[in-house]
Amino acid sequence: MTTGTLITVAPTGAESAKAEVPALPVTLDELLLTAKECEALGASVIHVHIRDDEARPTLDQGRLRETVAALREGTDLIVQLSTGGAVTDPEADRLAVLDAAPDMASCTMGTVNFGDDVFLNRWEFIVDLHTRMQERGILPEYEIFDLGQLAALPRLLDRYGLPHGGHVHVDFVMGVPGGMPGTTATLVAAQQMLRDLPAGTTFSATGIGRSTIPVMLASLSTGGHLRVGMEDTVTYAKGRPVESNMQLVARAVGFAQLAQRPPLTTTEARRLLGR
Ligand code: KMH
Ligand code: ZN
Repeated sequence: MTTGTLITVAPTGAESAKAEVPALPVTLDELLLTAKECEALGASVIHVHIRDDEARPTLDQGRLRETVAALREGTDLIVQLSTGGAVTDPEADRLAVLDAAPDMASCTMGTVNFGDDVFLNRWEFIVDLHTRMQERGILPEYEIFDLGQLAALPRLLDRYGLPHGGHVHVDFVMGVPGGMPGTTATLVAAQQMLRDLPAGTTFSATGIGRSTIPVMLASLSTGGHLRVGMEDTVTYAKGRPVESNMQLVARAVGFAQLAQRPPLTTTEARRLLGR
């Protein structure tokens, strides 16, 4: 059954530099303002990476806790912390992200070339993330950068059980140089592979860079949900830099409405995800 659309905003990421992308929200105030405005437009989940005082990516525990508290206080968004961090972050720091007790956290299902870098996700590390989230009542968003990673998910769930609350939610991150392409054909192939996962499994999709629009349209037409934001896209159209995360969320809301799958409220999103 097709439902409304869960819209996740990923406003910051760990890859873009504030100096090159001045509209990127990097302070807590900027993040909070972005969160409130994106919620008002129709976002219901926020995927969070934080920055330090020099706007460099950080997994600082104090800042993560402060960020979760501020987002809970100022919005009703479902707060999802990134455990992916930056490609240079050590596993121990990435696991410690869970100590900030978010509603959700990302769990990437395998290693992938990431431009000139490698985004390392060993099997034992994935198992640690999954089982710790299970123990602490945090819902994983299984991030999938390549189809082989999706094949690993039923194996994980068969061996270690379902996430806390029983709902499985997957996010296809498409178009990363080194991962699966951001095309309709690939999204359809990925969606078909969801048959190996529990009934009721939901998926979102995001296309990096210029694949953002094809992936958005493909996801809406295959029953998927959307992730948008400046973590994934800093160009709105050819030659036009993104002005704000709100601009990207507004476009996603417009597409979702055209598809007659309007944005889910935060209450509806919580019901869908069992949060
Ligand atoms: N920054 C990438 C290396 C996640 O948030 O879990 C990893 C990433 C995935 O963004
Ligand atoms: Zn991320």
